[in-house]
Amino acid sequence: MSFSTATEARATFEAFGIPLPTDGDLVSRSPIDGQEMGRVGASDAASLEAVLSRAEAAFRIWRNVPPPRRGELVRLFGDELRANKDALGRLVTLEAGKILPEGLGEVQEMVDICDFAVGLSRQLYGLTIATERPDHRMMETWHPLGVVGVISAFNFPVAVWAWNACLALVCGDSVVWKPSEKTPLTAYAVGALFARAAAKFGDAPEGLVEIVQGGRGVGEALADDPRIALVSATGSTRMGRELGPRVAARFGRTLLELGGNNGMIVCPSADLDLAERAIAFAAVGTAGQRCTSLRRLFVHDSVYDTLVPRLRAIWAQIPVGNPLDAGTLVGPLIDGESFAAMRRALDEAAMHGTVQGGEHLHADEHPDAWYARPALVEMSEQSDIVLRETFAPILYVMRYSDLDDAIARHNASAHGLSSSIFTTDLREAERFMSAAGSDCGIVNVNIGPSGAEIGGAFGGEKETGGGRESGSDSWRAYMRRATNTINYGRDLPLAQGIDFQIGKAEG
Ligand code: UN1
Repeated sequence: MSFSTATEARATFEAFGIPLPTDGDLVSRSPIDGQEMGRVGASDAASLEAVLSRAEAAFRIWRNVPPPRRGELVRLFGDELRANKDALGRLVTLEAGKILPEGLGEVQEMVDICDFAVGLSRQLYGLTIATERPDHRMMETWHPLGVVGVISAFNFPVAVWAWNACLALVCGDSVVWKPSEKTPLTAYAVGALFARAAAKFGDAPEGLVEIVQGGRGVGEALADDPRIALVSATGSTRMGRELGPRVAARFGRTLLELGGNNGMIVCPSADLDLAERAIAFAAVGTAGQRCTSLRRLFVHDSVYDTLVPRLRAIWAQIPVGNPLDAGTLVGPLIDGESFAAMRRALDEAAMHGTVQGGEHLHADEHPDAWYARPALVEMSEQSDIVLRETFAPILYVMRYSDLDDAIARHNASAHGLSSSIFTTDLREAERFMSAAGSDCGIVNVNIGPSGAEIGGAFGGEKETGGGRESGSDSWRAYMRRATNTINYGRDLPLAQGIDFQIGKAEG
């Protein structure tokens, strides 16, 4: 029998031990061949209402469960993910189109955040604060926040949700998840794995993790509903610009992880062997569809004519094809719209630079799929198109001669997610990481801008939205802080030395 993504998808669901969903309005198409793999029901107003009231009720129960016990549920979920890593990684590849090692890596990223969250469940620390008043104590307590809405994007269909959900769960929150309408099956499968962990846990409240499927209207409903305390959204800057004010209008919280137009500076002393590998992975990996993908490369004059021809050779040969095949390094773009956006960007770039790549590949074999040869564009200047994020494998390459000037051009982007420098000169590396250096949330030395570990805080500045997810102290976004001042004395001293003696006023 010939290869069919529908058959492959069915096999992954067999491995999970649940039937592949085939009913409903929301169609899952594989970007590998454009064929339908399954369907799920889209949420309507009535089902959304039921979900939100269940999630709210679940929060009221869950917030009282001791955090380490909440961590136990996340530990069990991590076990399910470990046991199902192969099938889920494959399903990620089938539905998002990333190569299998990256599909498996995405599930590993979920496992990693589970482990992190389990440890965190015993470390939700608050401060003890020095007080100016005698016989007083001051401290802060972190409490569960409420229902957390998670809106995730197609390119990391499950890991980014897990960053949010695992932290939210140990923090005592319930979770309502709206996955991308392009990746409904992976979300459906993860929901089933979570339900299995919850059954093993025993007394997790119903509604603790809910999935709502559908398009923009469903996301808007989450943005507008006052029962959602925090909306954590990953997607385009355009989406964040609309969503942010809607949530703010009701004084809800947002955690935004939006676009990136990530840059790298290659200095005269750079190890070019390392640099070329890092550049290739960051620029063409995941078909340029990571928010951390490398899009702008600034190469010093002294190494430009060595490095750039090497990149041209890599770009010309990089294997583009079925992401399930061993040896493929670049899979398809998610859909025809993405390919059209890539072509538009390249046509504009061609007016100011030299374009290599960008051709539509495998069109005869898969007329409904969108494989593209990654593009490398040498630009004489950082024109408008370079400063616009195109979610596709396009690397704009520019020369520089002065590091401060390169840093200024690097920071000229409206986005501020991830950045990197290749240098073996300590002064240059430290300058790039200093207050006057890269203005991004992620600043790397001798590694590319993509592929972060879960242990650090993930997110960025400016039009990237300012949110931080995943490691470090990102958990605080999922809790509310109470400052407690306790008087254990027999007097009532007021702060700032204010005298307020009732009944003793001088006449
Ligand atoms: C994203 O593209 O939305 O750092 C997230 C990385 C991954 C996460 C990317 N760990 O590239």
